[in-house]
Amino acid sequence: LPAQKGYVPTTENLRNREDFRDRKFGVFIHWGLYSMLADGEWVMNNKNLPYREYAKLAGGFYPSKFDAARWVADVKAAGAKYLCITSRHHDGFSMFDTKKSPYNIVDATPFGRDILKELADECHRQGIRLHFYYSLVDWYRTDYNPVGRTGREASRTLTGEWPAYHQFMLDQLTELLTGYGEIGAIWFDGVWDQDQNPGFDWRLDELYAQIHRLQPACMIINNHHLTPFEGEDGQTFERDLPGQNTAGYSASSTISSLPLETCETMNKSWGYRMTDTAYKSEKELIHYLVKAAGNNANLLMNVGPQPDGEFPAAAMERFRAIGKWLEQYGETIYGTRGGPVAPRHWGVTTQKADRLYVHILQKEDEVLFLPVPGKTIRSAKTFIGKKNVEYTVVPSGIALNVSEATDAIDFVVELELQ
Ligand code: H79
Repeated sequence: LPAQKGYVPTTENLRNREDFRDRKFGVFIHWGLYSMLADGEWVMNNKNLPYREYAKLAGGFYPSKFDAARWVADVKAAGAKYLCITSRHHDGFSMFDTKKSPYNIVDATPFGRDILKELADECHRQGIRLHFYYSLVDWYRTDYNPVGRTGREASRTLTGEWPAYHQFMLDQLTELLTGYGEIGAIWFDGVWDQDQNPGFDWRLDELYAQIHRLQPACMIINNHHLTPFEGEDGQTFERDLPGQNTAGYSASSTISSLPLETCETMNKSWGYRMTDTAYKSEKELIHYLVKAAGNNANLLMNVGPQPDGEFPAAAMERFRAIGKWLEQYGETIYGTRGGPVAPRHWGVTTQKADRLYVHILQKEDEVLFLPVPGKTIRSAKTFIGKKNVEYTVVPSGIALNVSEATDAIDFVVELELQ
């Protein structure tokens, strides 16, 4: 597949990758015109809405409660260290001050504010790394031609030519990488939309080269569900831990050596959906974060803000709970890498410097066998309270007495290594 041939990441880029890995937890934000219809970000496609009618939503977009400082503070209080927001989703509406199309939040809405700029300023002020989601698919433009698997709305005749659309993307990415300060990553989505058009070429190489030219440190992540292409700096897994494919999206289960990320949403929708009250419990969400860390991956957890610009109350409750948990257990998550013990049914391990954290998420036995050489272990203590935990050295590892493990969300044993 086409990509940036011969790509060699710069030292700044490699540093950014490690910084990304250290951050471990990010908040994903899906927000756009679709939020007003309160039926998810695919509503335009799912309900086959005529694009000229859908576009009229812009005239009523006025999120009176939007406050970038507040959002970033809420994200921070959740314990997240980065934020990824939809700069433009499949509906084609730009949530930033683009000069390349009037179909954007500044020119087409009475709100008239560049929310990406406001967020970028706040992220930089508050120390949150900023990532931009950018859709390759476009259900609005007539030069998104040939039509893809989605967005086949009848009234939209595709008169334009593909090269114009590609130039549009290139120009918009240039805007995003020159007008908003340092960007941690561009997060692409939608490659799959053209995978039934034989011979189709996204010309990602040119997009990737431009991004890396403008901001060499900026990571490129592309949610294409395939083995990473040359030129990419990270690998994301949609609604799955790395290598799993329970969501049925992946065409490849390859886990690359690039920084890994799992993206998931708190309920079942990415964009705000009023009827979707199926929020995961605090425990489930924290377990997912811990499992991601144990699988050597970050977790990017989504919230779909309301059309008025506020996060739903159910999402806020969960953010606060995760934040509270991370205040106590953050040391076992941030800056760690997946531990030497492969993820198990009972839980996972994370590792940082001379510490190995054993996260028991689901207690099964009183004694846990860990294939970690006994002679490398200096001490075993409960992470909370630092009480000694008994263990015996066995031929191929240690047997850890975890009879004290409680039903807490995560019972962590801290092993100090030589
Ligand atoms: O932005 C969120 C979603 O809107 C977007 N990615 C997340 C982060 C997303 N779009 N689609 N999907 C997620 C699910 C993918 C469905 C697919 Fe298919 C299955 C793509 C290819 C096969 C269905 C059939 C849609 C296109 C063809």
